Amino acid sequence: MNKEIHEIQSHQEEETGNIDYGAKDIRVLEGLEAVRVRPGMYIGSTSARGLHHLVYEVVDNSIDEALAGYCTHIEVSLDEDGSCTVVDNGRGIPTDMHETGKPAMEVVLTVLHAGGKFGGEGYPISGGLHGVGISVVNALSEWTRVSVRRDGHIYQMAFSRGQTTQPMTVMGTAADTGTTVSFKPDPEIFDEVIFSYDTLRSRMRELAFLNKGLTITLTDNREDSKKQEIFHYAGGITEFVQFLNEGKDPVNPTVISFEGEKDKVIVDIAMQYQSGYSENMYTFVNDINTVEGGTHLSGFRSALTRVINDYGRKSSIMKPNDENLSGDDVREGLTCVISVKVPNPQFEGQTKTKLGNSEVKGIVDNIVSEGLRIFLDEHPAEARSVVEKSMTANRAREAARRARELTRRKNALEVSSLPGKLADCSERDPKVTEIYIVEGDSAGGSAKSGRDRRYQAILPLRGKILNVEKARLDRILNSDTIRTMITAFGTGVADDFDISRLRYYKIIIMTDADVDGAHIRTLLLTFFYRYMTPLVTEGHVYIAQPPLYQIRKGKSKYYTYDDAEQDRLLNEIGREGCTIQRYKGLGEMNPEQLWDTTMNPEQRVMLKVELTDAVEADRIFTVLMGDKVEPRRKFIEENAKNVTNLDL
Ligand code: 0RA
Repeated sequence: MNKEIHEIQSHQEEETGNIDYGAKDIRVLEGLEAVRVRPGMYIGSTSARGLHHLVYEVVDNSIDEALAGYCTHIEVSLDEDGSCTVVDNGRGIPTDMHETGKPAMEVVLTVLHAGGKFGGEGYPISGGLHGVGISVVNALSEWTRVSVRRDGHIYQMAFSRGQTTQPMTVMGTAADTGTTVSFKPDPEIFDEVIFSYDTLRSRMRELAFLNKGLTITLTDNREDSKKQEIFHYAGGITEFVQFLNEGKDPVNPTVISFEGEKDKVIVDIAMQYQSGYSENMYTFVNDINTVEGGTHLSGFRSALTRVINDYGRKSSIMKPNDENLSGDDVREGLTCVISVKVPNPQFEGQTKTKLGNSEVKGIVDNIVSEGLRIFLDEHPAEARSVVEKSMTANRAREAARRARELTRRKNALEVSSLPGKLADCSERDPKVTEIYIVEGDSAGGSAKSGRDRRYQAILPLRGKILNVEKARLDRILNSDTIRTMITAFGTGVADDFDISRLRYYKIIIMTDADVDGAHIRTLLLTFFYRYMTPLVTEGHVYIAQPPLYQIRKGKSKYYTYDDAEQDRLLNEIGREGCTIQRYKGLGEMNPEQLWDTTMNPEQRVMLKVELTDAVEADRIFTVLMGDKVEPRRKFIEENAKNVTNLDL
């Protein structure tokens, strides 16, 4: 039993029948007050991430109803006043009197951790990481309104910052059952109170994939962004894999899928190989994205490697003196979704997104072994393509290993010699240093003269950068440009990547403000994302914003960074007598201008590359860098207005 309820009860016992509401309320409020004092402890942060967590918390409760078999529809809507409403057709929050003498509904909304688990009956499966309870949402909202349809009635309650403002009231009759929760996040708590449709969209879509047959609608009712989407996937995670592989070439046209259950652990897996080289794994435990992996993932991996090797030998696709395929070989180009339901999940790791339950490994291993073996036996042509793909990966990996050893040996000989093109800074502490990756030698020259050489290093890039989306690691490591960057960063690459060796905390991409510049920038981002992922996910990558125009009028000089700003400025200072220069490239700026406008930390505007959504990032890089022309054209058209604000 949780502490709060226990305190309330022992208090009641002392009062023997004379229930002291006042004192009890104070105890309850202490609980929610704690949430307001330390919101981070309950929802992770008070940034945009924590804000969206509020919605997930409410939706998780509805999903629990769906898992228990009582809910088929969830509607999430964003309203003009900044509030969010979640409607479901589950059983409705119970409204009868709880043992504390309050309506159960009130307890659910005002007592910490009293979510779906109180009252004995509990759920077979309940979200682990979230599941802090809907009372947390209440505590952190300026106002909350809850309406329950149950037993033919509509019950309502309202709250402000966790305190009841309207006790439970019967408002009318109801023909169905369900719960409606509306809340407006408290600006006293959150740094950011505007919901992002795109962030919610990703998670709602994901939840619909993970809960086959459930319908989730997302509606934006806010002025200027009105829209609605309905997510419903009869095919569940099989459709998820098809969605993830959109725009890629499948190796096995049939998505491989299997499910199984043992000791109340439910395992659901879908996978498909595509002709590219990256591995695209998404694992979930009770609908929570286990970014750090865990026992379910290791069970899958060991079964996958074993079964593909066994099949390769048995079918003679692999010859007796062929080497065994490694885990990396059999995962090249694999897109896979693993969704397990675990009754008592233990989450470990830095972000508590690593499954620790040891029993799960063997269960997943067995289910994958059997399911995958059956698929391969029943689909010999697709099985052959898969084994051959892994064998090709194996040969390429051997070549890559030799290439890498060569670079390593070179490094050892040259004793940490840095690339000649690099103009390093004098300061050694990576926390305070930055490196500008600059397009072209002439801009590189200006940057070298203009920089603050104590903290700023300059690495000019000449010529094209390899499209890493279309090459394996061995070819990538043959590229001079890429090797130069790896050496300058000090981190190594791919499996050898080690962020603790990073020589500069800020990596700043500085390219011309034209189409070629945008292309080079995308190629660099693709390389960083695919082969130095933590650089991107841990926020080390930035995009410099050089100005587009210089305006001179009399003795004054101005810089503007886009056409809208240019218009605004000209309207302000008057067009008469202005000399306007449009910069076609960085090379047209002299060192002082480049420093003033783009490199001086006091004045520059940089975009930080933020990657919070792995599914979206993979799709963007696939579309931008892959070989399908039509989706790329469509993407660029749709995003043309945002290209300068590439916020991944
Ligand atoms: C406590 C117990 C039960 C359901 C719920 C809470 C519940 C909470 C929310 C929040 C949003 N939608 C919800 N739906 C249900 C069990 C109900 C029963 O046993 O009848």
